[in-house]
Parts: sequence; C-alpha cells; structure tokens
Amino acid sequence: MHPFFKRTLLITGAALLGTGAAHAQTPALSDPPDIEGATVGDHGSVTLRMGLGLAETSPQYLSSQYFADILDQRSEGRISVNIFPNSQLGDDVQMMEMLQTGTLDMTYPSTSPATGYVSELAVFDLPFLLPTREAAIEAMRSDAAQEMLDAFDGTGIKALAFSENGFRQLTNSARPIASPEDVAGLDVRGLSVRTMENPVHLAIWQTLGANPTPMAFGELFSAMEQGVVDGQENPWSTILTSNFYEVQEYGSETRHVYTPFIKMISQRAWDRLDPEYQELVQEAALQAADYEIQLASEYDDWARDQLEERGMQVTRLDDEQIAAFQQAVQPVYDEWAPRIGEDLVAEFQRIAESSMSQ
Ligand code: KDG
Repeated sequence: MHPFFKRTLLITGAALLGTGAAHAQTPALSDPPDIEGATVGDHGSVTLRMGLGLAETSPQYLSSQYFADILDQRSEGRISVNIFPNSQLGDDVQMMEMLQTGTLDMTYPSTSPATGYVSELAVFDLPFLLPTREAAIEAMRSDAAQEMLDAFDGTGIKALAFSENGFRQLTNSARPIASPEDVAGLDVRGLSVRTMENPVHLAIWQTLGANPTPMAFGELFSAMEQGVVDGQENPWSTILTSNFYEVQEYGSETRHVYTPFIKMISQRAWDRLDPEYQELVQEAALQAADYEIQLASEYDDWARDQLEERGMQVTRLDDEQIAAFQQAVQPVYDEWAPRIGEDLVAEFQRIAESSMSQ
C-alpha cells in the first residue's frame, strides 16, 4: 500500500475511534498522483515545520501529507516536513508573521487574511465573483494571480502556489437562512457572524445587515459554543472536519465566495535551501495544490450530506434566492472594486463569464 494511504487510513481510523461515531470522516478520495521526477542531489538534511489551521481529515492536511511525501521521496529522505494542524502553532495572521521572522518555515492561510501583504488578493473576496470551480481554477492559474504571488517579494514570505479553500457556506445556531432579510432579521436582531480578518468580508456581512466579528479560526468553535457569535461561513469540508455541526444547527448553501489557500514558505527558510531543493519544493507545492483541488471537489457535496446526516438543517438556495443575495451585496462592489483595481476585477469577471459559456 502506498505510504500516503496507510497514513490516511490510520488517521481516518483514529478519528473514528476518537469520536465513537459511526460516520465516515472522509469521502472515498482519489489516490494521490504517482510521485514522478528525478531524485535531487545531496545538499544536506532539511526539516521544514509547517503550521496549518485545519484538522487532520481536511483536504488541506491530506494534500500537505502528499507534499511531504513528494519531498521525502524525491530527496531520498533528506527533506522532511513536520505538519502541525488545528491552529496549534497559531492562527493565519500569526503564522504569516512567524514566517517573516523565520520562527516557522511554512504555512497555508486563506488568501483573505493575506490581503494585508498583497492588497490585490482581495479580488478573491468579492462576493459571487467566481461562480464555478473551473472559473476559480482559471483565476488562480492566471497571470494576474501569478503577479500576486510574486508581489510577496520583499515581505519575508515567499508565496509558492494557490490552492483551494473552497466555496464558503453560511451556518448558524439561530434560524434557517434563505434570504438577505433572514440574515438581517426583521423582528429579531441581525445574525452575528464571525468573519476572517478581511475588510471585504466585513463589508459583505455589514451590507447584509449582520453583525460581523473578525476572529481567528482557532477561536471560532468555542466562540460559537459559548454563543459569542451565532454563526460563521466556511466550505462544507471545513464545517464538517472542524466539527462545527456540534454547535451549529442551520446551514445555507450560499456559495457566496470562493476563497483560495496560498502555500507559503519563510523567505529565510527558502534562502537556506540549495537551488535544486528550491526547485523541488516549488514543484511539490504546485502538485500538492492540484491534488488538494481534486480532494476538495470530492469533499464538497459529500460533506454537506454528512452534515445533514449529523443533524444540521441545510437550506439549499435556488437561483432566485441566490440572485437576491447577489443583488443585496452590490454595494460591496461599488466600494471595493475601485480600491482593488477595476481592471483586475474586470479580468476575473471575464474569466467567470467564459467559464459559464462553456
Ligand atoms: O489554515 C487555514 C485556516 O486557518 C483558515 O484559513 C480557514 O477559511 C478559514 C477561516 O475561516 O479562517
């Protein structure tokens, strides 16, 4: 058996034992692609410490294992990656700062909290901009997106690749949500929603009449458990693998924004690597990103169905209901498109339209 799968099965088994639940923790997932390419020369032993926000069953973790396997195999065991999941080393913002100071080698945040480094990344935060995974992939592989990765130059962080976090869905513990009015609450108070630390996300939820609170991902579960916030928004896979269904009764399939992840390495760690190792790390990051996108697509509907099986009441929105949300968030475009760059927004709109006409 491929070492990756041995490990995945162990994790899955452990997760099952841990919860005592009869539910599967992962869907039937594609095998990782065979590791191909020549082995690299001996440039000494290197250990890279990688911090992740999400859990061991997430596509983020599973594809990071694949990344580690590629490096291990192609360096004949000289490059190892130690992965620390579940925000145990810090949240996205803290881990990016640790990369800058060199106290952590690699991390993997959403693009949203990284807009403090490269403001153009905020194009990905515009609501309902990228309607399909195909459009999102094209946007992440575009020249404009490559320029965003390159723009980390000089920040102390080297950005290696975009990958998939996913289409974000709303969950909450207060009431079923099918319209902007449900978010705002007509005779009840507006929903309090945790957002990532990102001004466009704040604007989206303010515009919808919610009370948004930016908060680190690692604090979110207990904030919801204690009723500090009513709800949050994340891809179904994250909602499942982070056990949010234990504290969130209602889900709504809003797909209101597609946020990528961005794989990063500390510039200090990068500069210490021999050029041949650098090339390998870059290649492995791109291969692991492709694999993660595959895993995330396999998780998506499956995770939603699992959440329903575990008792979450999921509201599926029809086209008209989605259109009502789209219309309600138009002011976010008026405010943010000029700040992000009209040309960039138009380029992403073009990508979205061409994916719809295929
Ligand atoms: O490692 C990534 C996570 O920390 C985080 O980005 C997940 O989408 C996320 C969120 O809502 O914070």
